[in-house]
Amino acid sequence: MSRINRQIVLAARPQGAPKDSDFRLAETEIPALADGQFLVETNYISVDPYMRGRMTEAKSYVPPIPLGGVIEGGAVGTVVESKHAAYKEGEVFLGNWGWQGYAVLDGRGIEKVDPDLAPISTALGVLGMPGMTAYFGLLDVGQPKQGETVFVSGAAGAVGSLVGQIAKIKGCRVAGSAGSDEKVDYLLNEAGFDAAFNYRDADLGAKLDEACPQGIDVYFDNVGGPLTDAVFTRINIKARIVVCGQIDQYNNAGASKGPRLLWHLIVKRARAEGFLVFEFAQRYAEGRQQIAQWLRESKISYRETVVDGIENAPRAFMGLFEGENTGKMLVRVKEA
Ligand code: NAP
Ligand code: FER
Repeated sequence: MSRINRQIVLAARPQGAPKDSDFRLAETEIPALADGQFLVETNYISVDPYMRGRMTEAKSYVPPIPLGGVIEGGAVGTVVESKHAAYKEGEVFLGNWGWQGYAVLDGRGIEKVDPDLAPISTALGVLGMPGMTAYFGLLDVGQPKQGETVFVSGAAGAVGSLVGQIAKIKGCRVAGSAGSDEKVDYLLNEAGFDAAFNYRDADLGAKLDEACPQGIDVYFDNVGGPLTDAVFTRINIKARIVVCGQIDQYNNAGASKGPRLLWHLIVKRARAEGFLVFEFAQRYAEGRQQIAQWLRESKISYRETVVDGIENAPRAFMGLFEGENTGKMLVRVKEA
């Protein structure tokens, strides 16, 4: 029986903000399985800000997505056919096969997902890459101490919402910024932030002063740009700036010029450090176990924004840059 795979491929390298015409839906026939292979049907795919960088020509630790290539990224799917003794129909796996409805796999580069532990979508969110980013970025790079003030930009997103909640568990005062009044309500009333504001409102400096009256000891930066400039002038002695993401800059062609603020690092004897979650790969089990325990104890909660249909993956991805998500942005391809 021939089966059709629906794939989203890169049609053009985005110039500035990604748009519909940068993507194309391709239909290909799924090849017959060879011995040692199995077929997964995708349940969820992840759309993440880092994918914007993978769509450009710039070299990274992995080569860029080629034009016409399937958009790579995290996905969760169920085995629907197998010619591999170790992988059975009905089992669920996390892998990097990207924006496509099916993938032929051989077992390399995938991890089993336990559907009894948590909804399988969480393998892409709170128990997956964004969860690990929040956990190790805050605790290892940021090293927050009880009583300190932690400020998080992009606070209502997948990473930011967890950073704030973990910082609360560690006994910090937590403040954050997000792009709508609804998100500010979510941060204050659901995610347990002590203070939050809408960064689109006027006078960032005054908002920061109000949210962080004791200054900022740990800045977890998901955003960059003018907000980060305003934070630099409000850091405390020995502050730690965790440079996690700079989404404000991802659609910019060249380097944007802001005020030159490194002087504040000298005066405050502060540290700014970038990190990549993959550095902590050896410790993911620890991070996952701890976050799963906090979930069981209801010490943290998570949100997901789910877009239905693989054909809407580009729209979901573009939505990241327009703030359409609260918590983790996901595409549901097929209900498990
Ligand atoms: P996310 O926060 O769930 O989604 C992106 C959010 O960014 C949007 O919801 C939007 O919310 C905000 N945003 C978009 N454009 C913005 C702008 N110009 N200024 C301010 N905010 C803007 O995404 P995520 O997966 O959790 O990632 C958050 C950040 O962490 C990203 O910068 C990402 O690149 C980074 N990251 C880094 C690593 C690492 O290893 N270093 C790993 C994962 C993620 P608003 O409504 O608030 O604007
Ligand atoms: C991210 C931003 C950047 C991210 C990874 C990178 C996993 C890495 C980029 C590179 O190595 O070029 O959000 O998430």
